[in-house]
Amino acid sequence: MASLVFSSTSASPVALRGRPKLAIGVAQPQSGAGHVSVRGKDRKARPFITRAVAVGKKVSRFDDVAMAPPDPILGVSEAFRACTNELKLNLGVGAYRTEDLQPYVLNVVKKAEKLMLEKGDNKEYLPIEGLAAFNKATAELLLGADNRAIQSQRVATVQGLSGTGSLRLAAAFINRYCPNSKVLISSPTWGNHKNIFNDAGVPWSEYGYYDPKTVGLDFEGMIADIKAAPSGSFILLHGCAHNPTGIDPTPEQWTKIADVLEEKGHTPFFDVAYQGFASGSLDEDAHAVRLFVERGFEVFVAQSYSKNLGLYSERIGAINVVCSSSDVANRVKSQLKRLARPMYSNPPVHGARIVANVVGDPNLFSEWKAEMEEMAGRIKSVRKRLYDNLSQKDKSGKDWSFILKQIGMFSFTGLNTSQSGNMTNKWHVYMTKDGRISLAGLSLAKCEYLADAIIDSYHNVN
Ligand code: KET
Repeated sequence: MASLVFSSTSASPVALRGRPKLAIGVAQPQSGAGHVSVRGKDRKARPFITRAVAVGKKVSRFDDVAMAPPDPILGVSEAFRACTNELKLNLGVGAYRTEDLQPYVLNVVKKAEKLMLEKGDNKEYLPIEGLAAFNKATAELLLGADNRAIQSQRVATVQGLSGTGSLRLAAAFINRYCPNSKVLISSPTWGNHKNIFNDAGVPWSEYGYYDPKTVGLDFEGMIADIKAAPSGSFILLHGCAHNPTGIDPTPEQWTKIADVLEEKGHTPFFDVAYQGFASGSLDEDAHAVRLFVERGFEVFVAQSYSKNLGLYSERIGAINVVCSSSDVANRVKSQLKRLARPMYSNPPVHGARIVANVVGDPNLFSEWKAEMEEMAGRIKSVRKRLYDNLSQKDKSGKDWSFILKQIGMFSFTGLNTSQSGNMTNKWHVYMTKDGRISLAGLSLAKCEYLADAIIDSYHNVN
């Protein structure tokens, strides 16, 4: 069997046993010769052999690229898929499942898609700002069709690549037009917020939000931190169903938050990923955003239809910027488009058409609201069952009632990293390491098992 022994400036001697043809076959001539021994005979290497051996040793220009850690949320789904235990439960990503733990395509979505197919819509590019009918529908859904800001054309709406893409576009806008401003985000928050602002080059810091002692809102801390931020900061607020805590300010607290933002000249930046999922009502869940708009703030709002219409993989959402005049709104919109064009050119049409059809048709719209109430209702009943199971089974006297007070898709259990690790390693319950569980991925039938896992992890792991 032939062997090649090689040395060059860039690699230590290496032997390729039994594969000389392959190595030489893929070689391309290149400059810089190595020193090669073929079957023990030293001779000056032909240039192409250097490259052959380099390929064999996998020398890459990307050798310094380190392995990225798995995503804290989407990585959980990958680990879940790899698990073969039949008890496994995926409570990681916030994605709605039926009582049989199957993904759910809403009936209104199927109906809208049927209509679209019958109409034979084409696949031409959308304008950079997206589908006009979608942009109109999404702003109206958020603010209410009769909102003065809409009527006076003060809202710049651009269709985005779901909530994430819309946040990212707004972050790029802040970076370009408010380069000295920073964004304040809640502690804790949805894990991707920090990545988004980091990648857009927008400095951020945190404001207090969660109080582990009360498992509730640290309202005083939140207000103090927002007051202490440099005037003119952007304050990222979760419109409803705060992720991961499931704790929202009360309407009175929202008013106080608005007072402080006004006092400090801050700009509210809402992330609305769960409209309709918190209370079951689209209007109720838009309360905070509408309050700030009513009070005359200029407001950023990123919207997502991943959860409330179950359009996760369609990547449909929007960025809305409510401005002080229609003239400003026009200019802001033009710059959002300018930022979008080199990033992704223009957005995909399918999800936008679904939303426009559902929101634009009175029958489909009321059917959607009923389906959303049903989804929100299923999550509430699972929440209640989990609480009942925990309080019945846990004899330690621990108060689990915080689970009932939290709203939306998630429960923030208060389990620490090693306790969350125990949930996965011992019980095959896949969840994020911050102690968040997605109740949207839980069935009534699995509540008892989950309660056992939580009680074991909470009491037996430090
Ligand atoms: N904001 C919040 C608060 C949020 O929870 C999500 C998604 C998004 C925006 C973005 O969703 P999009 O599909 O881009 O519209 N959260 C779930 C999924 C994820 O992490 O991507 C989650 O927290 O599980």
